Amino acid sequence: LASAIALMPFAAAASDLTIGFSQIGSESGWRAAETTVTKQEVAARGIQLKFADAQQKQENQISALRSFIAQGVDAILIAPVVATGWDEVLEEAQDADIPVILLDRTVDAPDDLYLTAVTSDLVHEGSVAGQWLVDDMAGADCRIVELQGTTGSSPAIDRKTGFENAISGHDNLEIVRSQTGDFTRSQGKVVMESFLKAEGGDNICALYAHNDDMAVGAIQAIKEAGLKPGTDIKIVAIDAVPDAHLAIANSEMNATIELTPNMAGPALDALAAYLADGTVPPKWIQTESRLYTAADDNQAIYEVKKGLGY
Ligand code: GYE
Repeated sequence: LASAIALMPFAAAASDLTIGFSQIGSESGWRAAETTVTKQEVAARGIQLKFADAQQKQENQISALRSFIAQGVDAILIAPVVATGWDEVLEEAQDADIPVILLDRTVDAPDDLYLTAVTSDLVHEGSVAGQWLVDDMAGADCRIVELQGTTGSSPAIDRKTGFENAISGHDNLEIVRSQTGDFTRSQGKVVMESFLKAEGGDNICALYAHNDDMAVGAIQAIKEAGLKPGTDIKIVAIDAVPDAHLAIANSEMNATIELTPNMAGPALDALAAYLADGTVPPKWIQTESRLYTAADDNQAIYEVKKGLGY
């Protein structure tokens, strides 16, 4: 509930700042919530926002940044769809003295090219998911299938690493299939259908999905295969969107790790201090990751979160 309260924007003095926000798109409920909350946080500070939806394409984000630079915005927020290919446009922003803040994903570029990155510990999230399965299986054999996030994105890379780290040394746990579902419900369902066809539902013990939306799509596929999600196939994912809490409340999913959609609040606070008196923020502002399981009151949390822009 505290995380829900933290999402409430606070009133603040008006400002004459204009910020460009290059958003990836709306591939998941979490991403939609991030957009909603970012617009609330910006409006609460009286900042003018130029919003660009990239439809999941890096070239559209690069074009948007060049447009923001040409318009002379005071700062840029970007959720970078993939980790590589940003050096040139970030250098152009630096040359124009426009600070850039990364939201929810990181880039493989020198960190002097951005003011700060506001993200969760993506490796840790994967480790928490893996550790949950280690504990839940308690030594019993488990053949795991994995739905990866967008290929080349820092969450897909890091959440895979973290999960593999946690299950390493536990020979009873094995990832037998792993493929990208691009963070979407539709692709999560399609890829889960292919896993079920290839492995046979009785040979899959658990699904690890890099986000809840792919897990929700997979739940549909598991049901259509005549199996019980959460029982026949255990399901652990990340984001803690409302529908994940609802699935856990209905015993159709087992665990999720919370990712706050309010990356903009800390980003705008760091930016305000930087613009006011040159206070340089740390290169990484880390947001919390909290595990939710059936032990939590997921129905109550669902009721609170469903009204928050997902
Ligand atoms: O988990 C997913 C979204 O970048 C960490 O992107 C974020 C991920 C989030 O599509 O729902």
